[in-house]
Amino acid sequence: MKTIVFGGDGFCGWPTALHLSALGHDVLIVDNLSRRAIDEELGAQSLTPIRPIDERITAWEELTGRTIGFRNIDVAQDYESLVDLLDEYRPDNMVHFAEQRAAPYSMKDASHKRYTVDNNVNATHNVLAAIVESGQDIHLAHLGTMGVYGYGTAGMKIPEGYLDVQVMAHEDAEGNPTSPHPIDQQILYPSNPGSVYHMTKVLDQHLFAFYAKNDKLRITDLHQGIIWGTNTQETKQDERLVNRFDYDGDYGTVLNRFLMQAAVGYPLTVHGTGGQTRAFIHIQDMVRCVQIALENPPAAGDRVKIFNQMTETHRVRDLAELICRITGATMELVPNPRQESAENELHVENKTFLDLGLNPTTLSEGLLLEVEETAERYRDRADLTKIPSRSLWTKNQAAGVPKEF
Ligand code: NAD
Ligand code: USQ
Repeated sequence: MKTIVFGGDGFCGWPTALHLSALGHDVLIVDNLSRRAIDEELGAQSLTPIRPIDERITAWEELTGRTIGFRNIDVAQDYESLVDLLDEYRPDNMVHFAEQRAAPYSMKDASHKRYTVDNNVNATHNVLAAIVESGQDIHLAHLGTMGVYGYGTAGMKIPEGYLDVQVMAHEDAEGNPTSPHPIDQQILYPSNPGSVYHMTKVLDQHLFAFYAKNDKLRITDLHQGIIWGTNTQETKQDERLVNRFDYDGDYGTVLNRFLMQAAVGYPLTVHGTGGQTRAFIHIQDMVRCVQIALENPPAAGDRVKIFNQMTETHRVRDLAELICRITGATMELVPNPRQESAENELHVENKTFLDLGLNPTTLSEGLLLEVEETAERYRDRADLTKIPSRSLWTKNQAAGVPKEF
């Protein structure tokens, strides 16, 4: 199997590239290193000391004898290099992580909104157009988000992508009035994104649906929840393979932020009431899910295969309370810099991965280990001034800054 990992230097892409390489895939990473450039822009670094991509790849080869290729290509801007690469490498699979993925970063100002839309929508469309132009039968697995659905349940479990609906029609196909008659349809679950970033994932969904229909491309869209944890079996093998750990107010995701905040003695920054319920998955399960998705591709002509890639749902304040209990940390309710429901329920169908053999890592087994192995181990590298989330959804909001900071 030859597999290109777009965005393979990032938080999800790097452990995925190693996992697939360990399984025997011939892996090629394509990444323009924009995430490292954004670290510089924000003046925030990964809590873990991540190594340059060439050092990472050399370390993997020294340890395992397996080679991973690397190309620095901007997938959103450099379409010709992408087409040339497909002609030359002829992959069986492509895993697409190459997007700007932070909601707060996407909401900072007009230039960050425009960058996120330009980068994400062009990257996805370029990948799709290049597959068609190459004439090859390549399975594309994309990392989407649970956030396309919005975070409400409407009295049902959120299904895996598609919703069966019955429309009551009062006309025939020519528009002539008729007696009411039901028409059954299957539609993409209605989208309700909460940030410009999440909106780009909604746009991605429609690009996928079009190319699956028009060009019979084989596409899997993984609607992933919030990742927690840092390392996987492969990245743990050598310090030089360590994965990134974001804790800053733009890129740090909630659970990893709370773990780091507990380790450095910073009050856990619960936005608003903390009544927001979100879906979570451990990084080890993420790489396994990508493997399972690649092993179970759709057939040409099938609709886009959508999996809900999450294993647990939790309320933010429950997570904060749990971490305070196990570590002795304190928490603080800070003004919510985002515009989102203060309280929501969330129930999600995730049967497909469980049926295909995923055996989830639960919060109860992994949490303490994560605090010890990462947050406490690297706490001296933390810059506490980067913790507050200062990106506001609207001008009327206040930043998520604890009182004493
Ligand atoms: P990340 O920012 O760590 O990694 C993304 C990688 O893509 C980076 O290495 C970046 O340099 C690269 N990239 C971005 N634009 C590119 C372009 N135009 N050309 C080439 N490379 C480009 O993000 P991540 O956390 O690894 O997320 C990866 C994907 O998974 C994203 O699409 C994100 O939406 C999705 N996802 C992430 C999470 C999470 O909790 N981290 C949850 C759900 C979904
Ligand atoms: N939150 C806090 N305190 C914090 C940080 C966040 O209370 O210090 C709250 C936020 O207000 C939000 C929730 O926690 O209600 C989740 O925030 P997050 O930053 O962990 O996650 P989100 O912005 O949704 O984005 C992350 C990834 C994104 C991915 C998404 C999956 O950055 O790439 O798509 O999780 S999901 O949330 O399922 O859509």
